[in-house]
Amino acid sequence: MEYASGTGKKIVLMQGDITKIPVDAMANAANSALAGGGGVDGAIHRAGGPAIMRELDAIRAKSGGCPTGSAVATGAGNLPARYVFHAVGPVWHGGKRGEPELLAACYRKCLELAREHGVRTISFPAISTGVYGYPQKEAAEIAIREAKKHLDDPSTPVEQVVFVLFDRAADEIYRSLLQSTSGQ
Ligand code: AR6
Repeated sequence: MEYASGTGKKIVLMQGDITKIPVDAMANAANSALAGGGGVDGAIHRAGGPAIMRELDAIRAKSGGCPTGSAVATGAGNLPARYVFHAVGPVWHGGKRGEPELLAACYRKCLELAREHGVRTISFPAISTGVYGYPQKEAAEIAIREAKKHLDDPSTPVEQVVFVLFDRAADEIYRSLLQSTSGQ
């Protein structure tokens, strides 16, 4: 346990592959075409199986995709979860094209989906920090801030936010940020 909110809810950090960690809902770092891809998106579709893409096909047929800064929910196929929330993070262009607000909106949308679906545990990868090039530390600050804000709301069903960091460097960034902000 790394951070406990005033309401007793927790932020947990884990290093590894998000597809292996059982939760109620797993967030994915998707693209606005909801077309699948590499990185964590590829891992989620490989491990979850084709049922997830079938649901995304239906969403795409209806609404054309998902705008940057938002997310859509599907079932989780063979993953150890009930839902996948496919979040579309911003591509990093230097930080002056609204990237911080768009990234924050992604986390907020996933946490709102969690609320709607009665989710108690939700995991997140470091959205936008791979192919989309968002600097790891700046992205981590936003992720942690939005998670804390949500957990401090006593009306949310979410009890645990799990950040799953793929590599050790990202894990260390999150650890030091959580320590330095845990009193705030
Ligand atoms: N578990 C947890 N984290 C992972 C895993 C995993 N199995 N695999 C990679 N990561 P990225 P983005 C980390 O590139 O930057 C896709 O093609 C990785 O180390 O997956 O938001 C989509 O379809 C990095 O820190 O997502 C989009 O087109 C983080 O996940 C585009 O990439 C995010 O890296 C989205 O780019």
